[in-house]
Amino acid sequence: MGDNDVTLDADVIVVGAGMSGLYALKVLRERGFRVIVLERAAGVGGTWFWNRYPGARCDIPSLEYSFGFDPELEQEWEWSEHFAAQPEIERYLNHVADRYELRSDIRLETGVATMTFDDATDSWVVDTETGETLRSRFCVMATGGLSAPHRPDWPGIDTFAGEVVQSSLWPEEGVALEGRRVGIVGNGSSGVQVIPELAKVAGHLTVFQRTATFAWPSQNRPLTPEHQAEVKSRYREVRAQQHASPLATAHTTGATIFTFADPNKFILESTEEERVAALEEQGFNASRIWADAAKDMDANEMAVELFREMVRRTVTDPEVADSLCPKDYPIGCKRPVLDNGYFETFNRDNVTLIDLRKDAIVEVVPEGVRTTTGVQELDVLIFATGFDAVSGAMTRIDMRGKSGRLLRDDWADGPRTFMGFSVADYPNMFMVIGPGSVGVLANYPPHIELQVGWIADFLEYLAEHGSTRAEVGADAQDQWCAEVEAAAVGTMFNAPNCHSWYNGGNIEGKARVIPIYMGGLDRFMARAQELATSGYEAYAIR
Ligand code: FAD
Ligand code: N01
Repeated sequence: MGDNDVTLDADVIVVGAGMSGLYALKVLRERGFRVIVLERAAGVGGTWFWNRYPGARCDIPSLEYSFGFDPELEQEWEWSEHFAAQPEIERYLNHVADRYELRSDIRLETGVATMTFDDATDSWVVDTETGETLRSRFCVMATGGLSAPHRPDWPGIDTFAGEVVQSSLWPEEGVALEGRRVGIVGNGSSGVQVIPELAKVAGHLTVFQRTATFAWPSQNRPLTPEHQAEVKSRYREVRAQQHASPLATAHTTGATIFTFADPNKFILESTEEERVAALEEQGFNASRIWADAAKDMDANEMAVELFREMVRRTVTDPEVADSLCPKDYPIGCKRPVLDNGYFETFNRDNVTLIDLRKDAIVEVVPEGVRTTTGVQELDVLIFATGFDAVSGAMTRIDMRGKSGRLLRDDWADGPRTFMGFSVADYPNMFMVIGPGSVGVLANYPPHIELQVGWIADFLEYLAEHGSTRAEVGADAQDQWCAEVEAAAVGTMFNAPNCHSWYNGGNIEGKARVIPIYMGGLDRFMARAQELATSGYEAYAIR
C-alpha cells in the first residue's frame, strides 16, 4: 500500500504483545494489513507475562476480564476462579496466540529503542534493542499503561548483598523465599496481593510502608460450573452491557472493584446506630456504600473513619493498627485495592511493619535496609513500588515525530494527546488506550476491543482512500486536553492531598496531571464513532 517510493517491512508495526497487541495483530491481519509485532518480553501476555509474583490476580471477574470477539473462544475457555490468578490469565493469552495463529508475526525479546518519523516518505523507522531497523507506514503502540516498572532511587541500593526483586519483573524461575528474611516496599495493589503470600513462606517478613492503604476483601472464590454456564448462556447480553457502560463492566457476573455506593445512602445524614449496623453487617465494605463520600470531603472522612474502625477491629497490636489506618487522603483517590487477608497478615508473629512516616529510610546497606532506628537485616528485598504509569512506556522510547523533537520532551509537562489515540506532530502513530483516553478506568479487554476496532477502521479508511498519512491537528488536541482536565475537576483523583499514579504523584519530579478521561467509556466511544462518521475531521489526511 502507499504511493511513496520506499520499501516497507510491514504496513503496521505493533509494539507490545499483551492483550492489546495480540488483538491488534488479529484484527489488522484480518483487514489485510501486513503486521509485525515487536515485544520486549520472552513471551506474550504483557502484564500477565511480567507480573508473576505470588498472589497476582485480576480484580475484575474473569468472565468479564476476557475477550468477547469470538463466541467460540468464550464458550470453550473455562475459568477456575471468580478472579483468575496470573498463571491462568497467562495461559489464556497464550491460548489466544495459538488459536488465532498469531505467533508467526510476533518477534519476542525485541524491544523497541527508537522510532523516527520519516516526513519525506510518510513512514516510521523503528530501531530495536537487538540492532535491527524496520520500516512501516503506521505504528500501533500497544505498550501498556502499567508496564514501565518504577523503583525508588534509594542511596546504596546497589550495595545490597542479597537478592533484589521487582514485583513487576518477577523471575520466571521464581524466588527462593522459604525461611528467609524478606523485606517488601510498597503496599498498593501489587503489595497487598503479594504480602500475605510472602508471610506464609518467609522466615520473617518486614513490610516498609509509606502510605496506609484502603483495601477491601476480594471475596474471591472458585467459579461454580452452574454460575459459569449461566453467564455463558447470556454472553452476548453481557458483552453488549460492557460496551454500553462507562466502565466496560456488566455488573451481572459478581463482585468487582467497581462496588458502587447506594445512591440513597448519605453518611452525613446517617445516625451513629446506622453506621454501627453497617459495620456489623458489611465490615470493611461499610466504608464504601455512601453516595455523598465521592463528592464531599466531610462525608468522605466519615467513611474513612468506618474503614479505620475495621482495621482496628482486625489488627490486634494497636500501634500496628494505627499505622495501617489511612489518615491523610480520601477514599476514591487511588485505585481501589482488593485483598485476600492483607490486614490479618499483620497479626502473624513473623511479620513486622515499618511505618516509614515514623521511621524513615536512610539507605540500603549490604546487610539490609537502614532506617532512622537501625538496620533491618534481609536476604531478599522486594520492590512492589508500582509503575511510571500511563505515559512511561511511551516516553522510555526515543520517539521523534515529524519535527524531530523527542516525545519525552514534548510530554515533559504531562502527556498531550488527541483522545489517547494520536499525538499532533507524530503522524501515522496510534496508541491503544493511550494517555488522555479512559485508560484504566474501564475494564481492559472490552475496552481494548473497542479501541483497536476504532484504530483498525481508521487504517482501513486510509487504505481505501489511498492515503499514506494521517495527522491530528494541534487545535483538536488542545481542545481534547482541556476536556480531559475539566472532567477531572472535583473528583477525588484531583484532591490536593491525593498522590497516586493516576495523577503522576507517585514519582518524584513527574508532572502532576491526570491524563485519564473521566467522562466514561460509553461517552468516549460515542465521540470516537462520531469522528469516524465525519471522515475523521480532526485529522489532516493525505
Ligand atoms: P500490557 O499488558 O502492559 O502489555 C504491553 C506490552 O508492551 C508488554 O508486554 C511490554 O513488554 C511491551 N512493551 C512496552 N514497551 C515496549 C518497547 N519499547 N518495546 C517492545 N515492547 C514493549 N486491568 C483490568 O482491567 N483488570 C484487572 O484486574 C487488572 N489487573 C492488573 C493486575 C496487574 C498486576 C497489573 C500490573 C495490571 C492490571 N490491569 C488490570 C491492567 C492491565 O495492564 C490491563 O488489564 C491489560 O493487561 C493491558 O494490556 P496491554 O496489552 O494494553 O498492556
Ligand atoms: O503500584 P502502586 P502497584 N518509598 O503505585 C510505594 C494495577 N494492579 O504495582 O502510596 C516507599 O499502586 C507506594 O507508596 P505511596 C492497578 O491498576 C492491579 O501496587 O506512594 N514506598 C505504594 O504503596 C494498580 O493500581 C492489581 O506512599 C514507595 C506502592 O509502592 C496498579 O497496577 C494488582 C516508594 C506502589 O503502589 C499499580 O499497582 C497489581 C518509595 N520511594 C497491580 N515508591 C489487581 O489487583 C513507591 N512506594 C488487579
